[in-house]
Amino acid sequence: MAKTALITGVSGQDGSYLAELLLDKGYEVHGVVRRSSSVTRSRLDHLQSENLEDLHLHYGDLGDPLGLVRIIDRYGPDEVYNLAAQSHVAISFQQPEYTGDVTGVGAMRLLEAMRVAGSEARFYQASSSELYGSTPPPQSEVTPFHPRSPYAVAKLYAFWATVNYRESYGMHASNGILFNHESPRRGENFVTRKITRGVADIVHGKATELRLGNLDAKRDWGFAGDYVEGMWLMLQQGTPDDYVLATGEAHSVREFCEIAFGHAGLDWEQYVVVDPEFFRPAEVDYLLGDPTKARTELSWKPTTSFEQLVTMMVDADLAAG
Ligand code: NDP
Ligand code: GDR
Repeated sequence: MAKTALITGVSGQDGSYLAELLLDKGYEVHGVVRRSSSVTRSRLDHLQSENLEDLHLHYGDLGDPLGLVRIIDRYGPDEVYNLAAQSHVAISFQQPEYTGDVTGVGAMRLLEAMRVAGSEARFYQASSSELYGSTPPPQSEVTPFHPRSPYAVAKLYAFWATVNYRESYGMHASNGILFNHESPRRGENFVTRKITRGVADIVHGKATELRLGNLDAKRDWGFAGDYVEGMWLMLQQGTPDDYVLATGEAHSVREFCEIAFGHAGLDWEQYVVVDPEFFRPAEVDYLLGDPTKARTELSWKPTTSFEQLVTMMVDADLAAG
């Protein structure tokens, strides 16, 4: 019998890659989508036309616990992936309580919905390298957390809720502590996509400059398509656990600009303007993951280099016009 998976945040970057991966593996996939006045499912359009039989979307919200119980009770998933979140760090400073509710308490609501529904599904929580905040690199599963934003504080709550449900109720609940991962489907206000869209707009004569914040921040950037495979692998293990997924290589925002503009034949220094509007009240300076545990225990490894990632994103945005 085909396995059934439930994905919250299915309309997001990771949700779309994970849905694709699970459909390829023969899963029946149920995705939770929010109601909005305009339909926001562009990342799923290609799947809906190809795999209509196995992809099912249901209205739901991490703020609506009874709706979550209903979906779990009705479709009886074998695996639940909680990818839904207010996922933008800078915006979390503008919406701290809302972010806490959706990104933090939302995970607890989903865990409790599974418990109330009597679900024995395996559970994946989208935890984040933002948990490490100001703790110096390299960061691994044993590195202390020091969150630096309302988003990271909310993710800390969700991380421990996942550990707590594992310890309290014996749930197969795992945290993937994922370092930044990007793709042509990345939201346009995250720095990588903002840069690659900016390059395309300049090439196509739609813009003359690109305004950014802190160029010195360093991140361990990988390709989202590689990381969803790691999520799946975590739920295939006999025992639930917490794993870092990262490339083990860090680059600055400045280096990202250099490669992205360079790939389009442009000198980034002529176009990038530093605008304090994009500085954060507290910054995370340097994230560099140590993925040894995932490599040895899950046999997971990223396949896409930093340069391949940047050029893939620039090419996609140039082609999109
Ligand atoms: P996105 O922002 O692209 O997607 C977030 C998803 O959550 C969207 O589908 C969004 O729906 C949905 N969502 C937001 N609020 C709610 C809500 N109240 N109820 C139900 N769904 C909601 O994020 P990514 O795909 O990049 O990331 C996936 C997860 O992984 C997130 O939890 C993120 O915090 C975490 N993460 C991401 C990393 C990364 O580098 N990408 C690294 C580490 C962790 P809608 O389309 O309607 O807005
Ligand atoms: P991050 O991603 O905060 O790491 O969170 P983002 O791309 O927003 O920022 C990365 C770094 O770039 C700096 N920066 C800018 N950022 C944005 N968004 N816009 C700018 O103009 C800009 N200029 C410089 C930032 O200050 C920061 O240092 C992402 C999200 O996907 C989270 O959900 C996830 O948990 C973490 O990655 C791991």
